[in-house]
Amino acid sequence: MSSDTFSNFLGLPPELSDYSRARVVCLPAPYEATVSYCGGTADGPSAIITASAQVELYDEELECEPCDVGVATLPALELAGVRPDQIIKAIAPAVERILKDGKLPLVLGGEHSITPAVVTAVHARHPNLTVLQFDAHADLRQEYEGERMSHASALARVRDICSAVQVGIRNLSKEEAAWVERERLPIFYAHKMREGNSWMRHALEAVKTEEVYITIDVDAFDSSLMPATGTPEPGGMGWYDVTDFIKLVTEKKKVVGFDIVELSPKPGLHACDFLAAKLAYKCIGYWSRSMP
Ligand SMILES: [Mn+2]
Repeated sequence: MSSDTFSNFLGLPPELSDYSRARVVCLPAPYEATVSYCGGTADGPSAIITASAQVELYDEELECEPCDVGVATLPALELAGVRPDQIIKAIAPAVERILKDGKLPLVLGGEHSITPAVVTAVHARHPNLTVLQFDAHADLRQEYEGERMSHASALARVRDICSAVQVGIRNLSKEEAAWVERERLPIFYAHKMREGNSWMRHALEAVKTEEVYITIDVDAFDSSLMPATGTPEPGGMGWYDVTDFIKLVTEKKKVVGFDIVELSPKPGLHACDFLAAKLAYKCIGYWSRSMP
């Protein structure tokens, strides 16, 4: 399977984007069904792929071109009209195949409700798994507007599958906060993270498994950096808060997959599309240094 130069992540030539040789597989999952505030996440994957053509392939921090590992881009999953209760069936098989082929899945959302579906597949292959979530929202509601698979319940569903560590959180309900308190869930609130960088060490210690799946809701970033998302929140993480921690986790743990979700592209705000594209490439770059 190959992707043409104009629609693949980073606009790579065939020798770097051919599926058979690629170590990383970019899977667009333009799912949008349960967004509560401001829509548009179905356009996220295509906006990220378009913006990725502008990302410089050389990484001055890593002093290499991480795309040398090969990055294939699959056709977008057909998710229009898929009901929330069908989402696992609609996404998990594609992820299973990527893992079976020994490649790293990099899933581009779409709303956050895709994550439990991806984690279902990743966990089947890596049962000793922790999910690391970057997000403004705890997403721990048992259901939201009657929907158990809502984006606002993404981490509640993930916690049905495996453990999770959550960073950047600054929006949750009283009930969610009570659950965090009662179960002593490893949640790192944004207002405490600004006291310095020691949260990184503590958050890493909270990851009790060797294998980690990283889910990045772009609203983890401060809303000044990332206004193009359904539910932007002030007081969020900066670029280096996020990338430094991803770098640390890829150095100390075995990262077995990524997703980047909730980009909702807005006309005139192409900086946000570019941020998400560069973030995806940073994930590939940091992962490639620890590549098995
Ligand atoms: Mn969020």
